[in-house]
Amino acid sequence: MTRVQQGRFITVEGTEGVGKSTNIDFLCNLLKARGIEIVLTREPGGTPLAEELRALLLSPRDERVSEDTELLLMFAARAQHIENVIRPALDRGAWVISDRFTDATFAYQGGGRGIDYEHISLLEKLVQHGLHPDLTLLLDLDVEVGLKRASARSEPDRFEQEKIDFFSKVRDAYLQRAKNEPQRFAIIDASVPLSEVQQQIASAVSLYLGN
Ligand code: Z5A
Repeated sequence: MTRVQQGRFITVEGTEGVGKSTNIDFLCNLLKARGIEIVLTREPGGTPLAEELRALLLSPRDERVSEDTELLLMFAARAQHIENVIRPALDRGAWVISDRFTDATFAYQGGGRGIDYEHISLLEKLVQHGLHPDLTLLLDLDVEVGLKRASARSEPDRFEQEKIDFFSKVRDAYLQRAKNEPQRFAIIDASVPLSEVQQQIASAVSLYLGN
């Protein structure tokens, strides 16, 4: 009996307004053109319950949200997402593309909010049971430029209300993770015109696929 080959797990990360949403469709089409089955998803979210947790996490509120509450809700959503969407898709051989995953927790809750990375690693182990992205595209952009791009959109959510200093720490944390794991990360310069961003994404995918 032939065994189904395990799918691959690709994540797309970056600070505010770097163009993740704009480029994810391009990435999906690139892989579909190679005959790969794609499951596109996002974090926080990706299942009905996890999307409810997303709404709780993103909506601005008068009550101060404790850093630990935010961290635990992120991982609660992630546990649901992994069990109901990511694992089943990978097990049947599909490739999963997620708009954000645990690197965002290290960057936002770790770098941005100042939570100890070791505490995040503990939850990562508990919830992910060894699951890690195979490839992470980190769209990197000056935070002020990103915030300007993003400000053209709808009302700011709870994260978007943060100050520039917060996003600078998030960016630094992402770049540090990319430096620590160069074999998994591809850093994409998101400051250039869209067509050039997409050329970089196509090259990173070709390199990953070995052709
Ligand atoms: N979060 C967290 O704290 N911890 C976690 O563990 C996880 C998440 C998983 C929601 O994420 C929040 O959750 C997020 C972090 C937190 N908060 N923040 N900030 P999200 O991913 O849903 O939210 P987002 O960061 O705001 O992503 P977004 O709305 O999808 O933005 P984007 O994808 O980066 O940008 P975009 O909409 O594709 O592009 C922005 C604008 O720039 C748009 O008008 C484009 O047309 C334009 N654009 C794009 N590329 C270019 C180029 N190359 N040149 C010029 N203009 C461009």
